[in-house]
Amino acid sequence: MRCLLHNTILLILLNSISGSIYANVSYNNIPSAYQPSVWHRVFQKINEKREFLPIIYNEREVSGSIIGDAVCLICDAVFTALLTERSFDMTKIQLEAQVEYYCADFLKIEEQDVCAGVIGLNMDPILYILDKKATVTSTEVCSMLLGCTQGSEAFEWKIDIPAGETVKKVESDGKQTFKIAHITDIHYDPDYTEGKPADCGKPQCCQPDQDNPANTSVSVCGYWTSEIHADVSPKLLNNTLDEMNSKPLMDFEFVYFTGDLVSHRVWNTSQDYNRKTITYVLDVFAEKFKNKKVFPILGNHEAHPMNLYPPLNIPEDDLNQQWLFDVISEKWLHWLTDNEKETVKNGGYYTVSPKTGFRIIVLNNNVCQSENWWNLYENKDPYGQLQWLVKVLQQAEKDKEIVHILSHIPTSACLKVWGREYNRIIERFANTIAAQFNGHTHRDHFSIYYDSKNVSNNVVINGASLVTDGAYPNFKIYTVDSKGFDILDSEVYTFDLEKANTNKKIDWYKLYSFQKDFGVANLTHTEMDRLVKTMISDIKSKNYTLINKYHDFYYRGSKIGKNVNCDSKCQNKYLCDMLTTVERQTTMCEKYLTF
Ligand SMILES: *[C@@H]1O[C@H](CO)[C@@H](O)[C@H](O)[C@H]1NC(C)=O
Ligand SMILES: *[C@@H]1O[C@H](CO)[C@@H](O)[C@H](O)[C@H]1NC(C)=O
Ligand SMILES: *[C@@H]1O[C@H](CO)[C@@H](O)[C@H](O)[C@H]1NC(C)=O
Ligand SMILES: *[C@@H]1O[C@H](CO)[C@@H](O)[C@H](O)[C@H]1NC(C)=O
Ligand SMILES: *[C@@H]1O[C@H](CO)[C@@H](O)[C@H](O)[C@H]1NC(C)=O
Ligand SMILES: *[C@@H]1O[C@H](CO)[C@@H](O)[C@H](O)[C@H]1NC(C)=O
Ligand SMILES: CC(=O)N[C@H]1CO[C@H](CO)[C@@H](O)[C@@H]1O
Ligand SMILES: [Zn+2]
Ligand SMILES: [Zn+2]
Repeated sequence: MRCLLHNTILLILLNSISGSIYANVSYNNIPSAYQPSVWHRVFQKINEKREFLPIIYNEREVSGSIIGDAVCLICDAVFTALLTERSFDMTKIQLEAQVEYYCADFLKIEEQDVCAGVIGLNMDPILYILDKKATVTSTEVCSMLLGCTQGSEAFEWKIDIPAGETVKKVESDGKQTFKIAHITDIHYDPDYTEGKPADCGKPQCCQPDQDNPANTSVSVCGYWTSEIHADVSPKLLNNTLDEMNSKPLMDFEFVYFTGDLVSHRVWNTSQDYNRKTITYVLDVFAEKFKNKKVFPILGNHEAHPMNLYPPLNIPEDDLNQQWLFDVISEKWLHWLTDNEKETVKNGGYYTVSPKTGFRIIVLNNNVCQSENWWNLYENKDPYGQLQWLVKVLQQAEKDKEIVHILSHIPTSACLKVWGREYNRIIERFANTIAAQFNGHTHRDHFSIYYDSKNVSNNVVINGASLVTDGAYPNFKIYTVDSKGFDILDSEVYTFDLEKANTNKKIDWYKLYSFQKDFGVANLTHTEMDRLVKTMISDIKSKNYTLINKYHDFYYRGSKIGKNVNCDSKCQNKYLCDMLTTVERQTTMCEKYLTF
């Protein structure tokens, strides 16, 4: 659901090597219009690599990873051929038609209009990059998409980090506390339409231009939203913000909103559609949270087309995201001063100190995703953001401030070089940073940062999501220490969606308190590290209480979550995710999970 084009390419690779499609649909059966030499060579490569197929299967089974030498070789064949064809004579229209054919007809990944929409939106930026950067190689593309050839020259750079060690930690004492609310991944759908079929075969259903249900036995989009393929209706957005604003929850000081306002109608976005959503939701925030400060950040869905954050110096208005930086520097003014929003105009990030001794740093780390094609054009510290982060942290260290960092994408989902450099920065300033907050995954989870000596030094908490995406909607309320700004507890609020849709009424309730339900004293990295070790030793002695709770909360108690049996593979995935903050860097996962 995140990026169809990216998925199309992955699926072309995977499905072709999986052999089933290859066995049934040979190259000769593909209509000649879609039979350029590129695919011929791909199928040849697949044939040469057949002996690898069982290995790839095993690798996928064991680790959930699709990375294997054979996949990389095939990826290389695809892109070598594509780049060669483009450098000769393949036109945009031919290219579009081919990818569309593979997306809609051959692999049936999505329906025709969805494939056409997404491919149409991505083709201009991709061709711009390939044409302007004649030096882009297939090695670079596969390194970006699949992490083949890690450490390839194209994705290797370093941030200057000042010498020295992090300061002594300011200990929280729990004497005085205050609250912060966290809401994320709203994915607001202005056109949400109740009564449409809930499983419409598109990435997003419940749309006014979709067919009505064929008969009464089809499950339909509910009053507030649906459990899958549906975004947040205007009614649900208002109800949620009103709930947060009512007693006894309303006594928080700030709201962290960690990105993704725009809907999953990703095949049909436009600058205008995104601008309207962003403007509307931020205005509603301002109206509902009258006496509170909201600290918003950008998600990958705010960009049009989705995921694409180009460098600032791309002059073409239909390719650059200046329109977005302009919209948010106006709308974020609800809560930021002119001075604070200077950096917003040049990359969508900022810092603000809303309390003495306390600083919030907001990053636009959507640049770090492999789905951001612009990394092929220029990937060295986009917008100079990490170097800026170092500067701000250095000043905070000097001023004895404590920092919270907000960013949309978990760093384990970033290009490896970005995540690695970010980890170096965290290590240098570990005790200046009390906690970090993410969104994007739509799941309730956390990860621990470890230093180069394998000792925990930081923690990141994900806000889960208001959009369902298989789980129940939620927001969180944190209890924060007023001295050390550590997170002492996190309370998660949700509701039973099926019941709410039937009754046309939402009964919000507290699903859990992290402190009480996981038996920790607080949510500092030392306690979280201890918790992971407890979970692992419990599992070893066949006590699944904690990990089952974690699994249930991951989906906020939803029916879909309850239907997923969390076997040992699923348990390992949860644990490894807690222990990983750089793409596929499994050091801590291997160290702790010695089953
Ligand atoms: C967190 O809990 C641990 C273990 O009880 C304690 O040593 C530490 O001081 C606590 N930190 C905060 C910020 O409360
Ligand atoms: C109702 O629609 C569903 C889905 O299109 C179909 O499977 C089912 O056979 C239909 N039932 C009747 C009674 O027409
Ligand atoms: C939601 O609240 C906003 C702001 O108070 C209001 O303008 C809007 O009409 C409300 N929408 C719905 C569907 O209740
Ligand atoms: C989005 O879909 C609507 C309705 O189907 C259509 O009228 C419009 O042209 C589409 N816009 C874009 C940018 O694709
Ligand atoms: C960290 O753990 C890994 C994996 O067990 C080990 O190879 C490495 O030597 C450790 N590093 C340090 C500094 O202890
Ligand atoms: C299982 O683990 C939980 C949490 O660590 C603990 O409270 C409980 O006593 C354990 N149960 C048994 C039977 O050991
Ligand atoms: C429709 C069809 O022919 N399916 C076949 C595709 O190939 C696999 C593997 O050879 C067969 O098992 C299917 O029957
Ligand atoms: Zn999202
Ligand atoms: Zn996202």
